[in-house]
Amino acid sequence: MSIDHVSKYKFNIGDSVLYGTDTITTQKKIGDLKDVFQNEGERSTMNQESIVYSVSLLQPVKAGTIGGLFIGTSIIEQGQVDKEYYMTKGHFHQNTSSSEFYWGTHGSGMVLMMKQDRSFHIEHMSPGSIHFIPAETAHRVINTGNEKLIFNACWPADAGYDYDTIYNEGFSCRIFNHNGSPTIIETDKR
Ligand code: PAN
Ligand code: ZN
Repeated sequence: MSIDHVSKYKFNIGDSVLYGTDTITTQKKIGDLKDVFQNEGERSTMNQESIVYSVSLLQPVKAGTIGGLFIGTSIIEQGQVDKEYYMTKGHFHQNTSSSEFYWGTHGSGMVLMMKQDRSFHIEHMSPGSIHFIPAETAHRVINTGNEKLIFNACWPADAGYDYDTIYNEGFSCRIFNHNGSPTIIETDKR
């Protein structure tokens, strides 16, 4: 028998951000998000080095491992491209039967979930909210609050990512700051 006195993986109790030596962090800057926001002209003239979101990831098993799990913290900065709030790119999973949990830990926003038939629904995210993302459902998070939005996610290690479908077809709605309130605009195309 052996007892590990210090767990290998940790998160801050305050905002649930994961940390530790095995954490891999990636950043998405304005310059990485070509054609993600509706006003591409505006995005291309903004500071390309400005961070929109970052993800800190723990991968206890190799990507593709059947039965494995990943966990990650996403931090979306507060900001807008023109009037569209900062948000994640969003994706379907490559393994379409994979589902996922998101849970909010700081700030507020919206989880946009879209089925393959492009029907969508939106859930409000705030500290303590849990969101189940079913199989065959694209997902994106939008920071509609007035501070950073932080959430955690847990998903199968063999889920993979399909970004191309969203890149080519977009989501069927976008969320804009209209006079200080989040407003959902249905858009059949990006
Ligand atoms: C999350 C997302 C993360 C960043 O960990 O990957 O929030 O969003 P994009 O991947 O859409 O840029 C997740 O859904 N993993 O499956
Ligand atoms: Zn996902």
